Amino acid sequence: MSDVEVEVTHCGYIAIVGRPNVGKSTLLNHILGQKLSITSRKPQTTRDQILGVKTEGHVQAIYVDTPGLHLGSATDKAINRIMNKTAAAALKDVDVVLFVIDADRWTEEDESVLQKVKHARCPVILVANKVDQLDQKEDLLPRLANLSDRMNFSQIVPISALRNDNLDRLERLVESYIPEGTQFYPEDQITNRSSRFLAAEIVREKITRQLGQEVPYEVAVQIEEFVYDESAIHISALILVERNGQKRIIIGERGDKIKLIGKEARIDMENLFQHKVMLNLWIKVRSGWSDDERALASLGYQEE
Ligand SMILES: Nc1nc2c(ncn2[C@@H]2O[C@H](COP(=O)(O)OP(=O)(O)OP(=O)(O)O)[C@@H](O)[C@H]2O)c(=O)[nH]1
Ligand SMILES: [Mg+2]
Repeated sequence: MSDVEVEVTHCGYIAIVGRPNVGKSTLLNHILGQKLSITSRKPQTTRDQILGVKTEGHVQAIYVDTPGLHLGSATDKAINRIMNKTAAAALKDVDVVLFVIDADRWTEEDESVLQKVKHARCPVILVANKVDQLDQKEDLLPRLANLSDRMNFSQIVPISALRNDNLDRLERLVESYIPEGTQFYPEDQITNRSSRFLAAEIVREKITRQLGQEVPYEVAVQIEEFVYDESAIHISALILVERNGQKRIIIGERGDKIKLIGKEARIDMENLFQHKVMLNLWIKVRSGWSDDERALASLGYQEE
């Protein structure tokens, strides 16, 4: 008999899926206790799959945040098609699926997500988010019961991601489905994405949040310089838009909008990187980028 104890570790993937705007990225950030994935009030904020890794003792949970699954149409631009494919691909090869809905309503888009998650070969947990916003709380349970008649969810968990309500319970539940296995990431690593990617996303979030409906989702951000020295990280970001009008809107009167975008982005970057940041922003018009597969590939949006 050996007296050396072999440490058993667990490691698994959890896909967070749902239609746009239900709070998937907010859920990921609140589980991690750190802002990693960008969020906004507008649908289709997340464009790329992003992993959030949480290691607690023997258990490593690798959460996969995905773009919102939306109803595609024949006129969908390439970027929208890629987003749908990215999200659908996340359903494969994971150990648990979190199907996130807005507790307040069930839409045609939720219905189409339901049809997709039905084919998942692993447990699916229905997560009813934003319960803090519910007017008629007593309606929720019967409505959820009705949904569970439609599909065999392994659990139904009402939460408020924004207020951290019931997230503990959800995490413990997820943990119970994580299989034994070697941990893929070192325990202090929280994502698979590079600092450059995260910096570009922060700029895109500030633009999305600053602008109303004026600029729809036709903005991309490319990091041109990312240089670390002891005094600061020097970052230059190029903002790509489709039209001249959008460029004018982002710059704002006498440059007030772009200044604010830059300031807010810098503050978030300093929090994330724990270092002083010097940020430069540039804007260029490159029409047609969001429907041009080659341009998309060069911006890092690729079909899996
Ligand atoms: N009241 C309330 N708002 C929430 C909650 N969770 C998310 N939100 C808000 O819902 C909006 C959308 O959140 P996101 O996390 O960006 O949603 P998403 O599902 O990732 O959206 P896409 O990336 O576009 O698919 C944001 O304004 C969030 O602040 C919640 O529990 N309660
Ligand atoms: Mg998102």
